Formats: sequence, C-alpha cells, structure tokens
Amino acid sequence: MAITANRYVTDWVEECRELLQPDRVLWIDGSPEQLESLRQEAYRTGELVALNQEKLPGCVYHRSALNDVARVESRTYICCKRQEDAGPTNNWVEPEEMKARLREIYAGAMKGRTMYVIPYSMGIVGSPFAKYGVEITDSIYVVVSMAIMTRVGTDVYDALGDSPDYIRGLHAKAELDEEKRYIVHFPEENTIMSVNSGYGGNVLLGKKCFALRIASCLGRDEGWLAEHMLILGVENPQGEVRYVCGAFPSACGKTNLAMLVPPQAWREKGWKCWCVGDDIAWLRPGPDGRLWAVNPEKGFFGVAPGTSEKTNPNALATTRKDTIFTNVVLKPDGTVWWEGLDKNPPTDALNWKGEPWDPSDGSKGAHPNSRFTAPAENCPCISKEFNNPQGVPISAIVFGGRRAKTAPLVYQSWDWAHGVFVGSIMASEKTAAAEGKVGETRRDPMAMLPFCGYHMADYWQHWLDMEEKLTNPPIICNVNWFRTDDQGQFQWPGFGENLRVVEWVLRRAFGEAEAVETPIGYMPRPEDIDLEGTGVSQETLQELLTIDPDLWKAECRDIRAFYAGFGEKLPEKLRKSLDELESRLG
Ligand code: OXD
Ligand code: MN
Repeated sequence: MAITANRYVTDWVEECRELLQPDRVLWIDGSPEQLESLRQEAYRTGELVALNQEKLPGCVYHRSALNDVARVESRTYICCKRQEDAGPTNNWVEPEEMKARLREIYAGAMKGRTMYVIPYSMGIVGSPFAKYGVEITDSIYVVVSMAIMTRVGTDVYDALGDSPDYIRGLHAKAELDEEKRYIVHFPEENTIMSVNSGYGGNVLLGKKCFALRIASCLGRDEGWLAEHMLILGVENPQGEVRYVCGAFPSACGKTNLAMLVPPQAWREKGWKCWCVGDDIAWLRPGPDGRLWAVNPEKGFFGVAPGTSEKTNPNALATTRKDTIFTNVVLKPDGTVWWEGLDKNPPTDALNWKGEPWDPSDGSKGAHPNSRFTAPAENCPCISKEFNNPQGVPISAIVFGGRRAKTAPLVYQSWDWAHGVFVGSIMASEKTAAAEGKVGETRRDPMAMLPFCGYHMADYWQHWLDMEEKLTNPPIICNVNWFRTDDQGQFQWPGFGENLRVVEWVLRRAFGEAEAVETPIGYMPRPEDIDLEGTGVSQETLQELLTIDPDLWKAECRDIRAFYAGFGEKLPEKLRKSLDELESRLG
C-alpha cells in the first residue's frame, strides 16, 4: 500500500512498476524495525553479511560485483534538450533517445525482485535548504545505505504534500552488465536513472547524482551553489568558531581535512576543529550578505584504505558502529581490515572478492576504493551546527590540488572574481594510484569536473554572478599540501599541521593577518605561519611560499589551451584574469 497520497509519486511508482515488473513493491518508511527486517532478509540472501555485533555493533558487510567498484564517468550522462547546455565536459545523448535506450534495459528488470520506494531529504526536512527525493531501487544495500547517507522517512511525504517538487531517482541492478551500465541525469525533468550497477557512487542517488549534478542546475536557476566541498569549523581558544569550505580532487586528503585534529600544542592552547561536512556543501547567500553552507547529507561515504588511528582517528571512530563496509577485508572474527589501518594484515581472512587472502603474496586485501558508509553523528568531532537548518556562515573557501612544484603552500585571490579564476584552474598531478601517466596534470575546476550538471563555462559565470548577492563574501584561497623537494620528498607535513595554514586563511578573512603581493595573489610571509613543533625550517617554508615564474608561464599556456575547450562561453572575467596573470609574470 502506498504510504503517500501524492499523485506525482504514486503515478510515477506505478509507471515504474509496469515497466520493471517487480514481484512486489515495498514502501520504505525509514523505521528501525523495517530497516532491521530488510537487513535480516539480506543476510539470508548474502547481499549483506552481519559483522561481529560485540566489536562492531550495528555494522554490516557488503561486496559489490567485481566489475562494479567505482563511479563510471564514461557511462555518466547529462541529458538536457540541447547538447550545448551539457557542455564539453559531460557525456550527452538526446533525452528521448536515451529514455528509449533505458526503457529497453529496464523492461522486466525487477522480475522476481522487490521494488523499494525510498522517500528522502537532502538537508533537514522542512528547512529552507532542503530538497526532497524519492528513489526506487531493487537493492536492500541501497535502502540501508540511503538511510545512513540521507534523511529517510515518511516526514518527507508530509513536507512534500501534494507538490510535484521532488527528484525522481530510478535504480535497478538489472544484470550488473557493464556494457549496459548507465548513470543518467535529466536536469530539465528532475529525474535520475541508474542501471546495471550496485556501487554506492552510482546508485546512492542522493549523493553525486542529486546533491551535485541535479542540484548544481537547481542552484543555477535559483541563485545558489551546490559544491563538492567539505565544511570545517575552526574554534580558537577564545571559543569563536569560523567556518571554511574546501574543494579538492580525489586523493588530496579532503576527508582528513574535514575531520582535522589540531597539532597537540594547539589542542593544549584550546584550538578545536568541527566537521560539518566531508563531501558536499550547498551554499546560499544569506540576508546578511554572507554565504551560508549546509551539508545536505547525513553520513559519510569514505574511502577505507589509508584510514587509521594516525591519519584520521575521527573517521575511524565514526565507523565503529552502525556502519556498512564495502569491499574491505573480512576477518574470521567478523571484523574488518584494510590497507593502511595498521601494520598487521590478517592471515586468515577473505579479501574483497571473498577469496582466502594471503597478504604475503603481494595482492591487496581491500579494494583501493573500498568504503565505509557511516552516520555523521558518530563522528567525535561532528559540529554542533550539523543539524542547524540555517547552516553555518562561510568565511573562506579553499581550493586545492596535488602539485609537486607549481602551486605554493597557500595563496589568496585578489577578490571574488579572481577566486573564481583560481577555482577554475584547479589541477592535480596523477599519482601512481590513478589511471594515466604519473605526473600528468588533470584540470578539475572546483573539483566539479565529473559533477557539474551543465556547461562548465556557464557554471563559472554563475559563480561570478553570485558576487552581486554577497556583500560580505568569503575570501578564496588555494592550498597545496603536496610540494616536494628535489629528492621528491614532501616538504610540508600535512594532516593536522594543515590547520596552521587554514588559520592564516581565516585570519586573512577577518583582516587580522599580513600578506605580501605576488604575481599569483597574496601570500603569507614565512613569519605569518606558526612552525613551532612541525620540524619544518624557515628556509623550507620560504621555499614552500616561492613560485617559479617559468613554471607559471607554462601553467598559463596550459590554462589557455584548457580554456579554449570552452569556446565562446568562457566568461570574459576569467579570460581577463588569465591575461593579467601572464602580464604580471612578465
Ligand atoms: C567521492 C568522490 O566518492 O568524489 O566522494 O568520488
Ligand atoms: Mn566526493
């Protein structure tokens, strides 16, 4: 029985039922009893494995198919009417043609299965920031994951009333056939369709699909920003909390920064850090002319390998209860392990594929993209403002990437428009872990390349247009924790020590710190960053704050080539920022 009278929901569910032909439809209400009975059912079929309830209460284990372990950008589409609206960085197919293609794959795909209908909210139900969604799926893993990552419950239907204003998301595992795998967005129809995958990033439709790709289009139309950003609160010894948002491509320590532990000497002085979000920020101009941020999610979908007591104790603590582990090592005592957790790989465990694993044979036990799906409220440093429907005021935005030589430790843009330029030229050098040539740079503007639901140049223009609504905008900076010396050794210790840089950024935002002008922007003087206890010398810091004009001239040529790909739509202000940068470099 439908648990909502909203016709826009019931008609659509009926339409999907006719197409996919499930044996039954189950309306998810989000109650603990219903979720528990679904987990029990999934234990029986093997879709989930119960973990050791004494050591990991409420935790479960899941394996995805071997061919289905990551987001598939090559199979991800933005299907708006005009190709030019999707832009050169998105895959596009004409919407009706795509729907016909998908209908064939969906036809009968839930025969013998149950169709689950999940009502969920991104943001606090009833808040001015909140947006609602309904996801249809045939996966219990998706139901229980959505219940961690989003706010699932019948109150979503109450808040929606009889309005059509919700995002439709249709997911079917089908045959998990990678040749027929599609992650498709119809931004003009508020619809997402995902098929032939069971991997979180492709099927938890509230996350990348809704909260970034679809929401970026909603933000463009409604005057706000949906960003791939962490939100961090920094509390000084006087008890004042200042908030920063940060965008980083993958493998740049974004989750670690979101849950940063201050250096010991700073903790002793009373510094504290609070996590509001680790992945997505929805940003709106407030009536006070500041930019206000909420994290629309309710959980963390974090990469497990590399997470340890040393690198990120807060993330690790978050996963000790009510967490779903995917594609990690399963130990015989019903606990889990992954590379980088500690130095003691288990010898009698199953690897992520479910095979007996011998750590000495050189193979990895956990998949490099294995994940934990954990409630944000488990996090020891979760912000008191996490559930504040108004969000938090943002004083600074930091963009970052992994650059061995080019980018300094930190620099501040001249103003908002120049900050948009700084975000648009974000880049990261490939590490051995990623596909492609080591050292090759991949431009990833605002870390949104795979997540912007419309033409990237229109998105930059939208960023530029936001300035008008912000009488008190955040400052915009760029950071780089990954500078190396001539021997290839990192020059900056990173992790908790990054607070020393963030603190300068936040003092700049309040006009409390000095800076010098350089060709690329404002930079701290070495004495502006507290090095005590880092082991970093003044000379090294000086090097970290020095730029090589020749590298930057080459960088400008590369940016020009990158910008050329956006044609006529490239905003004039960005072209001008590039020209000015080149002329300052001489
Ligand atoms: C993520 C990603 O999983 O950015 O957060 O890929
Ligand atoms: Mn992300």
